[in-house]
Amino acid sequence: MTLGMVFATGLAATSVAAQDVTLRGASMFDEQHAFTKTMQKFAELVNENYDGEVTFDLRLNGELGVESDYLTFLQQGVAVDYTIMAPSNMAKFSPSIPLMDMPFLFRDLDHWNAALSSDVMKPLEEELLEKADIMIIGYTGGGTRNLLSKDPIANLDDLNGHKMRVMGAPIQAQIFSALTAAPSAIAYNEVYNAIQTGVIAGFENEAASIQNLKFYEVAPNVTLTRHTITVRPIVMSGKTFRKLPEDLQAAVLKAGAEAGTFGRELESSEDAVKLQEMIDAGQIKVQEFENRDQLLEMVLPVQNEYANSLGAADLLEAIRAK
Ligand code: MAV
Repeated sequence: MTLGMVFATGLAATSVAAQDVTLRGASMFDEQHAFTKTMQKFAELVNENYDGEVTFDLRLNGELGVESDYLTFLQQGVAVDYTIMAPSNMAKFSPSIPLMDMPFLFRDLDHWNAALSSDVMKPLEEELLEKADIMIIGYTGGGTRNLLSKDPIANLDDLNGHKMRVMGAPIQAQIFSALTAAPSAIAYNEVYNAIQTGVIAGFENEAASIQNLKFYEVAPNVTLTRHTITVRPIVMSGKTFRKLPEDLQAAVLKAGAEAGTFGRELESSEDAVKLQEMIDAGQIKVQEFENRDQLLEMVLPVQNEYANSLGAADLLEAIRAK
């Protein structure tokens, strides 16, 4: 039993259709963020689809840490039962999973939608389950990641040697190194201070999170590299899932898929709106990156090499072909 889960005592899991269960979730953000709204939607849908009573104990504002902490909790089956997290924060246990959110993977929102509405990511899901005991029960995301920096970055010359934070997966650092930047992996909750104190000059993120965590206060320059459309799995600890009665497991899977669709529509449609809100409020200055297409050419060999090293060249081709 995980810390977040309490079963009615004296009832064998298989003998009752309805049990009282508490599931604990974690969000790094407040109620306004798409991830939080998606997890609230998930809770609502589970209770709609299930005869028993499920209590959702969703902890907000990073109360339970950041995604790298959630990863350990989920893998061990303690403290957190479900959350939404970046594949590139799950590389520690599953080297292949960051393939699904590496920069420049998707051409546009249609491509991203087509891939996430299919089962093309299945082999990556299987590895995550096998190696980390974490289940993907739905896909949300849909924010577009751009560069965010203290000083403006207009082109490759400015990017050269730019000290920036990236997520923990080695492929993230490899890609930004190929773009001649100087990336380092820093925990998300240290980024604000690291920019403020000059340890790094910037990072990359999507509008919803920039706005929610007020990163514009230390890095007000946004460069529209549009290098990633985010893929954010809704995940549950395998240890939690296996303890649920079968009909609740079915409700969780259905609710996860539906909440994912809800979250994708929400964040992708809010992305430009949120950027504009921050521009209008004088919080950010936005500019295009000169010769953005050149970036794509520079990262293709890195993507290919990474996929080859995982024995996933066919998978990468299948994603590209969606
Ligand atoms: C954004 O807040 C989200 O995409 C989140 O899932 C990531 O972990 C975070 O950025 C990050 O850059 O680590």
